[in-house]
Amino acid sequence: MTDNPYYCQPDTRWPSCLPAIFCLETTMTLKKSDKIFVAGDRGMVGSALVRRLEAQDFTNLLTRDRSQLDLSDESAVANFFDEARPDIVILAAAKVGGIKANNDFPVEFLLNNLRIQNNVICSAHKTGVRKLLFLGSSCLYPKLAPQPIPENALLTGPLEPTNEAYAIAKIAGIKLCQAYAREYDAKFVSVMPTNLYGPNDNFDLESSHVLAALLRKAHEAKTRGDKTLEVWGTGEARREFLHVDDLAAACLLLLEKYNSPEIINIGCGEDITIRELAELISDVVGFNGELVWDKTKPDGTPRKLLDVTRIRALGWRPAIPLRQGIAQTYQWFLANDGIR
Ligand code: GFB
Repeated sequence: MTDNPYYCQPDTRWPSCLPAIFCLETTMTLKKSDKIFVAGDRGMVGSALVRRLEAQDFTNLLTRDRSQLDLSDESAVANFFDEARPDIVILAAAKVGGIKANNDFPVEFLLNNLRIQNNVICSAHKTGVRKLLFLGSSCLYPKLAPQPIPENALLTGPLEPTNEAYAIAKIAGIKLCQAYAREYDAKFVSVMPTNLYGPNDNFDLESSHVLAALLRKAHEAKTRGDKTLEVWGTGEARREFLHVDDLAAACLLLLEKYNSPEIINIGCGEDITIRELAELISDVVGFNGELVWDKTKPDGTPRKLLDVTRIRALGWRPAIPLRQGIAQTYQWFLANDGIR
């Protein structure tokens, strides 16, 4: 239990107090012939979902890049849905970024994500999409939520200020999906992934998440022969990391079997300090210098380890250990210069 004065008892009236197993769909809700629109297919999550769908013989995939479809344009999205008529939608498109980008550009993180979500979710309902999967994030939970964080901790306390705008937008998306479920029985489900990494991540040092940033920094420091590697914050913050291919496998399981409007966490169940992460990445990359800490940069949320009881009850476990995943991502970075 938390001694955080702002933390109020979670609302247990919601079916979330029911084990996830009761929310499983007995009949398969996905067919190989389904037309599946992956919104955001060029991003790290969207591209992992496309890889996984194709590997599982779902080949009737719909994808549109930004030049073909601006998801923040309401009429363009409505016209696309009217013409394409997808059966299934995975909403992996969003304006995302690490702690600095979120802190520096709250308007863009709030406005762009609200526009994208409203346009896609409303058009999905209007055109009778059979199922929609909405990607949330672990940063939607209160800054000082109990650890590991259960799904019913949502909205029980103040958010982490550095990413409050993004979190509010994403919470609105979850609430919109739940409103369609209650008012129209729409099968619009929301998942809450932990911090993600993997191929196609964003390695720009100003806007990236920590794992990608440290991979690039360690590589460049080694290449230049630097004696030090600058890491932000105190290094004491703790983060849980899941490879994006593991996330994609979990999303397909939930797309096929899960129909509850209740959010469901997706994580690996373990966390490490930023210091341990920086040491691990330095070892994988082969950087032997010293870590130096820039304490003018924020630590952000002290910890955000997800309670993964519900997703584990559905039989899902991650398959990619962190060290192996970092090594594989580093190889991808080297092969693709890592800078999109
Ligand atoms: O992934 P990250 O940027 O965001 O991790 P969050 C931030 C943590 O890593 C802080 C430390 O404790 C930083 O001080 N860190 C150390 C660094 N060096 C670096 C660095 O070079 N770059 C970055 N970016 N961090 C995000 C949310 O929170 O979590 C997003 O802002 C999203 O909206 C994501 O929800 C899942 O984990 O703090």
